[in-house]
Amino acid sequence: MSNEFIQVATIAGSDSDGSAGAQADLHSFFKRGVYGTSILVAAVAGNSYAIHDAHPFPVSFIDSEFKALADDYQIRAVKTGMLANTEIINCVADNLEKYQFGPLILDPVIMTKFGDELLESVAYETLKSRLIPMAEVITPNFFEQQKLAELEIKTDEDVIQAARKIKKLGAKNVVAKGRKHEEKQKVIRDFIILADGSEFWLEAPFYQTNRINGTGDTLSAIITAEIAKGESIEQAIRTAKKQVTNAIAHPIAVGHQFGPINHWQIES
Ligand code: PXL
Repeated sequence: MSNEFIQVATIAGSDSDGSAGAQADLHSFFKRGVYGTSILVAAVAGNSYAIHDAHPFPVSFIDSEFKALADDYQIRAVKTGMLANTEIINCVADNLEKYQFGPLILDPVIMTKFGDELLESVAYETLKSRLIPMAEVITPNFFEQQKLAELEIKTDEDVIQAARKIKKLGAKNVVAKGRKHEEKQKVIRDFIILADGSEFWLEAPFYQTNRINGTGDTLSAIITAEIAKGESIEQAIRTAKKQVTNAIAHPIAVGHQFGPINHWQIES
């Protein structure tokens, strides 16, 4: 009877206010009906105002977390979030090469959508050379698209060029997340490139709210859950976009400023 429930893992930082990081991933896994495990690589002291402090964990401990899961669980898909530094990226890449944890969904958490850095700058090259080539899906936000593609993005055409460059770094499928860039914006559009080279825009209504912490974490966590359940990559991306939009559309009053999205609105 053991190991019949679909199991997934997040490799991420803990966010103390529960709005992002491993906590958001675990909420998302739970709502989408998969069993979520977490390999924590750092802890962040954050609340709805800001990130106040952060501590990376020793890689020997991260190795132990991987081993503990690999010895006992059957992880069908895995996602990464905040990885903090080069040493941790190398440790995660080594462990992902060693153990069979299924497809990798890489949320290249370099900067939050508020521009806070969650990965030290010297680590970009390691992320590019070691993890991006292992990724089944990569989900960069606007800042991360610019960093990874080494392009300044101003137009839709720039987004397309950046996404194509990121695919060339080795990720099989690219979800280039859209951003708010003008007043009275009615939609948010992500640009998708699938493994077979097909490309399309994915559009969802834009809601004016400051309760959007955890949006990117949740999107990549739902993609991970759906892939683990056997959905196609395209369907996993579409489901994740729809469910994240639901979670933004109905804000909850938690935290005084930039609060979490509403995970209760994710359909089971
Ligand atoms: O949402 C990005 C993110 C990921 N991981 C951790 C975080 C945050 C943003 O605050 O704290 C641990």
